Amino acid sequence: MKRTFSVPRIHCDGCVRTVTETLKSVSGVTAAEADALKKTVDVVFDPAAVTEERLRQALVNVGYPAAN
Ligand SMILES: [Cu+2]
Repeated sequence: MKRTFSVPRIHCDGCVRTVTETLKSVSGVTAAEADALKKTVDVVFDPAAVTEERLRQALVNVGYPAAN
């Protein structure tokens, strides 16, 4: 399953790295790609292994709450 989150606090490559690494470290996530210009992150995950809420929480934990 693929989901795109809008993450307004992404503003540079450092943010992109943090957000991407954070999501990739969550069990059940197979891919994560953030975009500093669009301020979004595309996440590919197995819905049987991880919930969307868990992904949101992981983002909140590192200071990048999703806006959608
Ligand atoms: Cu930044």
